Amino acid sequence: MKRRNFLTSGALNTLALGFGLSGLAKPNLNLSSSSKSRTKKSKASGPVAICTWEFTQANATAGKLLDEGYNALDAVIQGVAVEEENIKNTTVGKGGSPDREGNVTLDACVMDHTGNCGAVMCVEDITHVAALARKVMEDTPHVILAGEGAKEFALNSGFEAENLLTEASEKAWKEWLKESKYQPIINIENHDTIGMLALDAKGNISGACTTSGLAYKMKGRVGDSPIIGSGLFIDNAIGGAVATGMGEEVIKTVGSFLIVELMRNGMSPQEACEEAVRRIVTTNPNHVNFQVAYIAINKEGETGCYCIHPGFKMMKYEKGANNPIVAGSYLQKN
Ligand code: SD4
Repeated sequence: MKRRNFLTSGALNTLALGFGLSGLAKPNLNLSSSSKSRTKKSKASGPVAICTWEFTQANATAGKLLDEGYNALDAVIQGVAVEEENIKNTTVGKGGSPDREGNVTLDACVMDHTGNCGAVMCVEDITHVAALARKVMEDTPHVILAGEGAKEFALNSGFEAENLLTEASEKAWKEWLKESKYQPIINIENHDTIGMLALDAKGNISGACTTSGLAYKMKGRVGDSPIIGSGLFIDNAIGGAVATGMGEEVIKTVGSFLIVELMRNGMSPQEACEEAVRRIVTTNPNHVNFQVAYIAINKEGETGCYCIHPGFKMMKYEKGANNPIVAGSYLQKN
């Protein structure tokens, strides 16, 4: 049975635990051995898992793992892996849209509760780039590996190379080539990057963000998603945030770091997400032409989400329930 079908058949727990912990080489998602021990609940109201967009299955995978006592880092890596291997998702992992020259290049990062982080940029032929970012974090003296070097490291670490350009993505790219007009479409083209945050039973927070970036980007373009502080930031004493949408705008405002700092200064996750969106729209009149959305969580397990244009949702898993939350939007409100 294919993994996806198996997941939806209700055997989620068994599967999610099985494919990491039995040490499967493909994909090597590298669950830490320490995560096998069950943990006691802390004062924090975890476990909670949230992710960008309506990725029900990915978020449920993370949530179930947290309920089983696995740590936040393992939960987010396993959760986002569901979308990385979903070939129907054209902005994450396998099946992602290529750049304008036909190369699928992936970006990802992870950050854990100790403040450790890892990232990979512009990686070709490797599906599970969030797991690869974790490898960079855990097995190298560096934070970021890019391009060929990242791929080489992946292959040496047991990841398998595969062609990420699916027939459907290739067909869409060839169609795009006819006009070669670069115009990301709000909530359509740039609507699928998955960023996920988890608060585990010990009260620790980790996050992951993984994407193929904007469709038909220039060769070599890197967005916010693998940039710590922009696409993702965690401070375990405060909370975490993750971004989706037009990466250039997130980078200019260091969005995720900003949200965590705003929470440090007393804002709720919701207030902090709203302020980070406001920073973009008040400085860039062109915001009517692009989407940016943020989600955030604090140490108490409170969450927030906000975006520029209506149409963004966050998934939230808490106490066994996994529900979509419709985000408020700047342009709807104002
Ligand atoms: C990027 N932020 O590469 C990503 C794209 C994205 O939903 O999030 N799409 O700019």
